[in-house]
Amino acid sequence: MPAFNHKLYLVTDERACLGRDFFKVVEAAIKGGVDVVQIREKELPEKEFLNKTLKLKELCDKYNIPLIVNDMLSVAMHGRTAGIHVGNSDLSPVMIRMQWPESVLGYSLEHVDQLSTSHAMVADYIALSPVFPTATKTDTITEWGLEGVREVRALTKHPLVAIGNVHAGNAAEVIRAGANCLAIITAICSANDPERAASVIRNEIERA
Ligand code: TZP
Ligand code: MG
Repeated sequence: MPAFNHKLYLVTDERACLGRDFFKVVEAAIKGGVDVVQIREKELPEKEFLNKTLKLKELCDKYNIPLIVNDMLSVAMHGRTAGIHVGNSDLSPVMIRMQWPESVLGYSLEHVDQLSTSHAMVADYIALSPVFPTATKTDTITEWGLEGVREVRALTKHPLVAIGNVHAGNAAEVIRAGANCLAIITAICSANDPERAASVIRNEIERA
């Protein structure tokens, strides 16, 4: 399995870019310190999602940054991306691992009991989803909070990605609680200056 040693993970949402050019926002975020990108565009039909993935892959390749696709295995493989991220209502990580052994495979953990399943075992990183309540994704069961991050940290050696309302003001404490990487939509994509926002958060991570 590939090592997942990234620290600042941009998750995309065109709507969060507030009408600005999507690719410019992502490029600014990368310049600011984002070191892995996930394309997550829930509104798009498969063909458009694939086209957008191919274009984003070119941009990520330019900066030597891995691109990971949310949910859609066909798009992830066809687009020759680095991997795929799935939640509990998506394709099973075990199935994905069999079909695509070399992928970077991320799995969203919603409950601590899921940690001992084969789905978590085969994942390259575990996302604590959501770490804090967020308006960006509301169909979630419960929030992990800092206590939840500490609890999971004590139970696994998997790299932990924290997602959900993470921003410059709480980044350091989430890392100190045991997260290896922070995944962010709004605090970067909707910032006045996405490059600066990413850079400030990246500094918080380094300082934590
Ligand atoms: N999964 C759990 S929370 C979330 C996802 C995709 C949304 C994170 O967005 P934001 O705007 O950084 O809170
Ligand atoms: Mg999903």
